[in-house]
Amino acid sequence: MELFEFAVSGNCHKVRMLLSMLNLEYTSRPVNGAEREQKSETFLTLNPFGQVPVLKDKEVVIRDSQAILVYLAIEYGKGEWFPKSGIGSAKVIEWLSTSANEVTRGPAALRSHYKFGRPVNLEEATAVSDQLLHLLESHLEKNLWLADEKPTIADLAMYPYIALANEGKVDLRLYSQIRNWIARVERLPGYVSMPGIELQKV
Ligand SMILES: N[C@@H](CCC(=O)N[C@@H](CS)C(=O)NCC(=O)O)C(=O)O
Repeated sequence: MELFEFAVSGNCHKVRMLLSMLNLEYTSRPVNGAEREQKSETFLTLNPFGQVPVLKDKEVVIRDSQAILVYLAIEYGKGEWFPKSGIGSAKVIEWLSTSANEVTRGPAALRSHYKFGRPVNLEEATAVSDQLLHLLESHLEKNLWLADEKPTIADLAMYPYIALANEGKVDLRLYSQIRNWIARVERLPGYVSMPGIELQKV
């Protein structure tokens, strides 16, 4: 397997985490963001949106971190990580969608501004982030894991940009349930970290 990725990308990190937790061997293919390699003709044949991550597994090519998590869980997860039932799958996909929407428009957008200097509507991104964190905190008051009684790809999809929130000047000290959940993810067998994540000491 090959993973086309940026080292500093939380979306790529979701995939790195699951590959490691499933003990799958892969070759990292770093994409040169500074030279906009993701917009090159060659890369656009892998992902016409010109974005990472992209996973190549023999002849299979998949773009989008959420889609890659689903693929790996179903193909290699031995029945773990992605429940088969209608309700079980739907509960996971609720959080995959939250990751692609509110997480991206909230904490990830704030990080892209404060860490990489991207133009962002800070008022809107802060409002989206605050609403998301309140919702997540109250969900985690009643649940150890996001979508099931055990960890699923919902937790992995949500984890990176929440754990990286400090890089977007978001203070997680107010959110004890979220910090406890982050710590639980960090204790999962095969967990890998990335630059910018401050491991929880709770
Ligand atoms: N929905 C996509 C979003 C991918 C995405 O935003 N990738 C960023 C890195 S985190 C990227 O490639 N940015 C470079 C660009 O857009 O040119 C996913 O979850 O994989």
